[in-house]
Amino acid sequence: MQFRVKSALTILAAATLLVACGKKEEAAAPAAPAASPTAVIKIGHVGPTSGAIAHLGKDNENGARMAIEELNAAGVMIDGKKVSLELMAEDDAGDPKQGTAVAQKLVDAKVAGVIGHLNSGTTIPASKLYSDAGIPQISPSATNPKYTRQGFKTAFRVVADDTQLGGTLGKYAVETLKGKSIAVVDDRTAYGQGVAEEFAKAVEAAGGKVVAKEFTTDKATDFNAILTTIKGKKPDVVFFGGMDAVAGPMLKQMKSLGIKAKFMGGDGICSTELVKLGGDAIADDQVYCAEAGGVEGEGKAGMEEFKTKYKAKFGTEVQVYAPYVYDSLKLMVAAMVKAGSSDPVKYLPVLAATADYKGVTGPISFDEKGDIKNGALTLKTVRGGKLETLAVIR
Ligand code: ABU
Repeated sequence: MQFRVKSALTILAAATLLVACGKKEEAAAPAAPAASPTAVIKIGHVGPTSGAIAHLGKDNENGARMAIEELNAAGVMIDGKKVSLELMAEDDAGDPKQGTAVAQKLVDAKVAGVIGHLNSGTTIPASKLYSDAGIPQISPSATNPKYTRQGFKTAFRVVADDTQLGGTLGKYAVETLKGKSIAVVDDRTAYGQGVAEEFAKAVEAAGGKVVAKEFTTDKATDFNAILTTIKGKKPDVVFFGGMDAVAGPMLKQMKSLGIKAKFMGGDGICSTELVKLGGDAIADDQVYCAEAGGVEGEGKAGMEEFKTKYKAKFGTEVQVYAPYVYDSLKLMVAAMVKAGSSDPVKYLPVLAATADYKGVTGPISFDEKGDIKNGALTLKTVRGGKLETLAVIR
């Protein structure tokens, strides 16, 4: 009681002083209720934003930034409270060791979820750390099947895998391109080697012959030795399991050596950058590749709208996987909203039960492994200096 009386006297004295100073209005205004602080939810993104495929890593990161900005602008409510989403964007340089180092950094920062990594070779080792920490991870682009076959409940993927990519491309090489003798090269990465093996299996199953199997690395720039060996086998088709940064110079060296074979690859070469890197070494209908996703019919409008918004925002075309990153991040947040919590323990089961989420990349549902159900592939070729869609295959 003594405290209350003393406080009341103090307030009265302060009010008198303020009135005397001509500040009556401020003194009379009722105190505003203290605003409850907005909770910040951290979401990690990892891709190679340095090194030879930095253009792909930045493309992925841009997709994450776009999703976060749109969600924050629209306002996200979880369990009746407004939250603010914060992106922790990390660079793994496409290197497995750096991949696990940045994964540990995200685990230590207690992110609510991770979108990434871009490469299979970084995604797979990092997935063990996220699994041990119980942090949900969605890869928008890693296609090696092993990623979702390790029994980790935290691992999800929104694209088709290398079995589907290599299998479809191998069949296409023999049945549609009429390739009889086929050379296969890979870059010895988890992705390159895996997709090349699946391709070779499908070629032989379709009645084609693999006449050469060569390998390089994801950092190589000189392919004269392996291309000279391949030239001697006179292949109709050369398949490369690897990324666009290696495929571009390889195409240039094929042209210099007079190799006129068709050139095929998976999603790693199916980028707008490949067309720039290959330049005039790419003849029309010479290069065939497949993106590990795709939209058809009514779904095309949403994808076109995304690409237009992306170009307006970043001043550049989508490479390959920005829309898949965008969808991954938004569907992860949708699971948090539905679960009423960003705590992985609470929202992970909701994420796993994702069914028919309407993304710009098409409908997304997860199977029991965390893979997209009924994933699509988009077969493309280069014509007139541009990637053109030939077909969307399921
Ligand atoms: N899927 C192609 C690029 C990423 C990867 O799987 O390594």
